[in-house]
Amino acid sequence: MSSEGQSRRTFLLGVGASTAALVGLTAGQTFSPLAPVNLFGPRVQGGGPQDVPINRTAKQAGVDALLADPRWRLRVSSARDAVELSRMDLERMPQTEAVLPIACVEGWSTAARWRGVRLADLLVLAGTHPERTVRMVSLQPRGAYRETTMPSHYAWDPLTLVALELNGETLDADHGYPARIIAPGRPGVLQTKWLSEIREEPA
Ligand SMILES: Nc1nc2c(c(=O)[nH]1)N[C@H]1C(S)=C(S)[C@@H](COP(=O)(O)O)O[C@H]1N2
Ligand SMILES: [Mo]
Repeated sequence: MSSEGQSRRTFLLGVGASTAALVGLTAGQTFSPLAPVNLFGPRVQGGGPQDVPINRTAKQAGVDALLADPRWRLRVSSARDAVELSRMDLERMPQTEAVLPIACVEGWSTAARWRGVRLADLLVLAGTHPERTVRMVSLQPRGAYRETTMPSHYAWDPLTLVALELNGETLDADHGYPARIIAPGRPGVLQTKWLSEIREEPA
């Protein structure tokens, strides 16, 4: 074989190999509309559990040991009142399903089917003021996304959920089990995972 033929063959092999690598990387990911944009976005290559990428795993956030604790309760409080709900209490409340995206500033966005309790229903139980901002607190011991605040307009949106399920399954630990916030029209950073507390902010 001439050296020219050899290098052409090597070149073609190279193309074939990188195409295979791209197919391998995208297989299992289901963010269709933005697929080319998302290709190198997720830190967890290949999609992450329940077909949704993860920005930070439970282990990385230092919460993995806390998630299995049967004493976990979600505390929801207003200036006057508070309720504490187990995961089973939350499961027994009316459930709402919504297809909502997670849009991360790191460059990926993917729609998913979420199911859980309306945040508004929990705020009614705790008696929060309808115009007050509410604070979401995570089990996460430290880090920038440990706590976030949500203006009342979002908190009372009927599609803002304390999600218990993702794409038809119990939330994966890495997606925020036992419960996480998912709200329409908010950036991914504010979709707090591993909730421990929701409380009304002072006026
Ligand atoms: N407690 C907590 N919640 C969090 C985060 C985090 O690091 N800690 N990351 C946020 C960011 S930046 C994004 S994009 C989404 C990603 O959610 P997912 O990992 O379930 O896809 O979770 C958000 N909620
Ligand atoms: Mo993010």
